[in-house]
Parts: sequence; structure tokens; C-alpha cells
Amino acid sequence: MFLLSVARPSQMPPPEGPGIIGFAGRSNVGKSSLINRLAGAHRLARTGKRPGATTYPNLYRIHSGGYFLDFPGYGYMNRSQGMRQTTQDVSTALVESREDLSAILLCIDIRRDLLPADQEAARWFLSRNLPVALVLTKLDTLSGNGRTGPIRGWRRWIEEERADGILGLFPVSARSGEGIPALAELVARLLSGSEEPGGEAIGEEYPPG
Ligand SMILES: Nc1nc2c(ncn2[C@@H]2O[C@H](COP(=O)(O)OP(=O)(O)OP(=O)(O)O)[C@@H](O)[C@H]2O)c(=O)[nH]1
Ligand SMILES: [Mg+2]
Repeated sequence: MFLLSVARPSQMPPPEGPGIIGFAGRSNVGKSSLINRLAGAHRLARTGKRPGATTYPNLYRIHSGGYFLDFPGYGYMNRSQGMRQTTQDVSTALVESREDLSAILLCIDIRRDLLPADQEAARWFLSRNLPVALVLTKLDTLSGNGRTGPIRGWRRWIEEERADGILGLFPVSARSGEGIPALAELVARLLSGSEEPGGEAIGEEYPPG
């Protein structure tokens, strides 16, 4: 169920037992579609053909307990600078103020190379003491051979990064459902509190770059 579009952190409900899982990533990578798939509801989060379908962070309450927080995509240039600044401020404030934000599912289009913006986003969340799962979206758009490159590339990146808070690599398709069970399992573990964060917090702006 859709709860609210968060223009100010004070609009958020008070922390409760199960936490919040944040969905971040570049515009149009399929964050909202993934939320719908994981929540088992088609029209929960608004999805769009045009980038920037999600303006402010949107909060959804999940049937099994806990929340999904859909962050606006970064790298969306078609909105005014002032508007982007406002939504970034809200996102940054939420990341800094919500101790019940338990992890970030960082969504990356599997067809794109390892973009600096995605790498920086991962590092930024990790630096804020937030565990990050790297989710490679739109898996259905690539065949077996085409998948190997990006999956290997990100595996190597994870090895080289050696960050405690990286929860793993999850190639998924919100369209076909492939890879979703493994990610749903992680989400269940995160919301039940059996997956623990690590790392040290230092300050930077969201989104990076
Ligand atoms: N082939 C394929 N297309 C997908 C998949 N998931 C999403 N899409 C398409 O990608 C486009 C963007 O999807 P959204 O879920 O709105 O993406 P978003 O990341 O929420 O976008 P913003 O809110 O603009 O940041 C839509 O046209 C979706 O239909 C997928 O698993 N496979
Ligand atoms: Mg969206």
C-alpha cells in the first residue's frame, strides 16, 4: 500500500519494529517496477517510460511488515536544478535521520557498464553505514552470454572494493521474475533484522556526482 510521498523527513511515520529498505539507482533502471514485483502488487509504485517518474521519495508499507522507500533516480537531467536539489536534500536527510533504514537495494541496469555514478552511489551509501545490495535489473533483456560480462564486472568490483557492507550481487528481472526469489529472501532477512550493517559514516551529498 502506498503511504506517502516524502517532501519533508518529518512526514515519515515514527520508527517501528521492522525497518525500511531503500531502493536507489539511476533514473529508469526499474526501481519502481522492482518494488511492485517484490511487493507482489502491480500498481503499487508508479512506473514510467520517461525517466523521472518518481519525484520525491515514496514510502510503501509492506504486507509482511516494514517499508519500502523508493528514492528518486539520480542522473535525471530533465528536471530543473532547484527541483533536483530539493529532492536530493530530502533523500540525504532521510538517509541521515532514519536509523531504521536497514539497507539499500542499489539498482543498476545490467546493460550498462560499470558507471562511475553507480559506483559512487554504492560507496556513498556504504560510507553512511548502510549495507548495499547490488541489483542488476532488466535481466530479461540479455541472453546467457550477454549476462556474463556485466555480472563478472560487478563481481570483480565487489572483490576489489572489499567493503563490509556489500550484501551481494542480484541479477533480476521485474518483468519475468527471474532472480526475484533470491532477492525476496534477502529482503525478508533484512526486515526481520537478521542481516547486520557495518562501516563508518562520513558526510557527502546525495546523490553523488
Ligand atoms: N525489459 C524490462 N524492462 C523493465 C524492467 N523493469 C522495468 N522496466 C521498464 O523500464 C522503464 C522504467 O521502469 P521504472 O520502474 O519506472 O524505473 P524507475 O527506476 O522507477 O524510474 P524513475 O522513477 O524515473 O527513476 C519502464 O518502461 C519499465 O517497463 C525489467 O525487468 N525488464
Ligand atoms: Mg520510479
